[in-house]
Amino acid sequence: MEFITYEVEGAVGVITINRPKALNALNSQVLEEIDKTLDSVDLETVRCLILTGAGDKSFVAGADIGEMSTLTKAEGEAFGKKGNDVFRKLETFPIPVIAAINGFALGGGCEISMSCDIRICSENAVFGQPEVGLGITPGFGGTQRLPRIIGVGKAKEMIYGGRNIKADEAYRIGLVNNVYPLEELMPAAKKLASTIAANAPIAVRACKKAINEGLDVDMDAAIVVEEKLFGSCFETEDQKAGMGNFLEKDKEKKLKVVPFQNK
Ligand code: DAK
Repeated sequence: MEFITYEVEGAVGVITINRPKALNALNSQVLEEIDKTLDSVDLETVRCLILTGAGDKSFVAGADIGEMSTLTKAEGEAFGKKGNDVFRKLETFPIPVIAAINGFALGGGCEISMSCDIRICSENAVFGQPEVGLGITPGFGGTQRLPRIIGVGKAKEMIYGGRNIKADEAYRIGLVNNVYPLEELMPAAKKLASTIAANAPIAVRACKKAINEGLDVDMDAAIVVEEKLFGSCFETEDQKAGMGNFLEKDKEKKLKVVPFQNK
């Protein structure tokens, strides 16, 4: 891998997009390497991922404008598909993914963060969909995910106006869950990831699936999605141990067998 580093600490995997000379812009190779990295994640042991950018200035400054500038229509479509496939893989990845946004998150950078389950950022983060200024539409899901996350009116304002917003505004409109001083961002991401990783893995995966799949259908169908995933948790070791330990009132065992630290 030239542009991606992947490190595992306990049950948390950290994927870093490492192309700081281009502010971690996404070219075809970076997309390919993210794809391969996701394929290599050991889902037996890793329970939560963090996605971040190298350096202290940029998370991802967008799709690579140099590479895109010479694309034909067919190549543009293929590039868009590659990005969309990787972003969708992130979005539907079996375990939660936290975006730790350490600076610019523009265009494809904002879009890849929106494919993650949870976004937190540093105080110097800047978000935006500046594509209309480049003569294109957001092509990696921005027109679809931004309105779902921050609401239609705000998303249209950001996308039509190509206006960038800073971390405090991103927090205010619900694009990120929290803002931290830069040096506190990764520790906060790791703490959150470890909290998630300490919970029953089958249940956490089922929650992700239920939320994602339920949002795509009407409430009647969504409730059925939840019922099925709820049912799938029963007879699992996690469910037996989790409930058994609660009923036994065995604090020690509760922490030892199923470390529900947050419950
Ligand atoms: N692509 C390629 N290189 C980039 C880049 C990008 N998006 N952003 C920055 N760089 C490179 C710069 O060219 C520069 O390289 P050198 O000149 O040093 O070789 C280096 O990173 C440092 O950048 P600056 O010198 O510009 O740094 P500043 O601090 O002055 O400015 C900046 C930082 C982030 C404000 C500025 O670099 C900037 O405005 N960058 C472009 C941001 C942007 O417009 N991003 C959106 C890109 S469009 C689609 C698929 C996908 C997409 C669309 C359609 N389909 C095919 C359907 C997605 C589109 C986008 O993401």
